[in-house]
Amino acid sequence: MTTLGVGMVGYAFMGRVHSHAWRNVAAFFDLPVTPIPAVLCGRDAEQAAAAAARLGFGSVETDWRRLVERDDVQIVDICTPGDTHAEIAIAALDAGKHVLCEKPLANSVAEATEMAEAAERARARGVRSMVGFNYRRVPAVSLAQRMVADGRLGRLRHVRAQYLQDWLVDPRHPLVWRLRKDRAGSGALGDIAAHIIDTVQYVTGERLTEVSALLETFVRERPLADGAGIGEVTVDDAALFLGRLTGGCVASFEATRFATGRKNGLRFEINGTLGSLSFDLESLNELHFYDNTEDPAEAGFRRILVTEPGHPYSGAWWPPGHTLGYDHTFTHEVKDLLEAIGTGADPRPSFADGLHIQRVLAAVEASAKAGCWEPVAPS
Ligand code: 4PW
Repeated sequence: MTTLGVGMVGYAFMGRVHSHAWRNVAAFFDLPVTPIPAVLCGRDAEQAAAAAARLGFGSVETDWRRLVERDDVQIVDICTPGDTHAEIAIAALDAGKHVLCEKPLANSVAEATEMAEAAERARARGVRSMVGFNYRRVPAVSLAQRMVADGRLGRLRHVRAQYLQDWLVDPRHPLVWRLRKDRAGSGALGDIAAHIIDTVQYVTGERLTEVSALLETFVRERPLADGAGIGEVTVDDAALFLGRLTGGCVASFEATRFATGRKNGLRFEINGTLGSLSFDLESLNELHFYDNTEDPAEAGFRRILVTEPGHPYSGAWWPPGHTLGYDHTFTHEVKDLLEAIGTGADPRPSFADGLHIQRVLAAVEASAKAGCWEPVAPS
């Protein structure tokens, strides 16, 4: 059995959930290659060592450049803020390492373009890369994709997508990196609207071609994270836009961190000529389906509990009805990456897919600024 060493850069929220996936994936899925959590990288040696011990990594680096050079690292997992993605990913790909990069791919179209080019160069040498849009790997979301592809919804007409959180409602919440344009690229737009863009495009199999948007920052100043005063919020708190998709479907998107009471509500509803699908991440084991071919006297939305062995990913886990959670989506993500590496397939979403989403984000920003429809640059 081939083993591949994983070098993970960053160990906060994303690092913790990724490490959980790397540790557990081989226990639940039959894989062509087995990951070994080998090296964890963080700037503070003491904190990184403590994180490595806790998260199951065998050794520590304090400079990602050294991690990328190591012979015991074959996969580089980038779990850092967006301003570091391009530099780390390009160096890793050029060094012949497979790369998993957290979303959004980068902080700008220019960076994402360079990353997609590096991925294409590396691909020719058998090196694989993937962007971490994990919500594709919710079994109910994968099932929705399968049902749309199988024609169960007929011709698609409408998509309504939302990503609703409320962790910024309190103006005393500190100015963390996600609220700084230089670190995060954008606010709710890149952090959470990017997820619904990927989810909608994955489920429908269509791509956004033009958008009409507005961005809003409700709280413009916040306490600095170190308590040393007040700083400016340089990103959006909320992003809303309309869009057209390649198949003629029309869509609305809403992403906010001010939806009081909504904690992690990634939702979508898709209406087609033959039926509709509805999903909410806060009830992630359920998919709701309306079959418009049924007798109207008996038709109605019905709940599919997506825990059957025949459902995507589900068979590897527990008996029917034993539900999965947020963390499983990351285990599915690394499972798909490892299978692609082992079989020589191209994992999705690719860096090229990530670049397309970056172009959508840029079009949303341009549209909000100009107050008019903006085309999404073709990929
Ligand atoms: O990627 C997203 C994060 O940046 C996550 O899926 C949810 O929103 C949780 O935190 C943020």
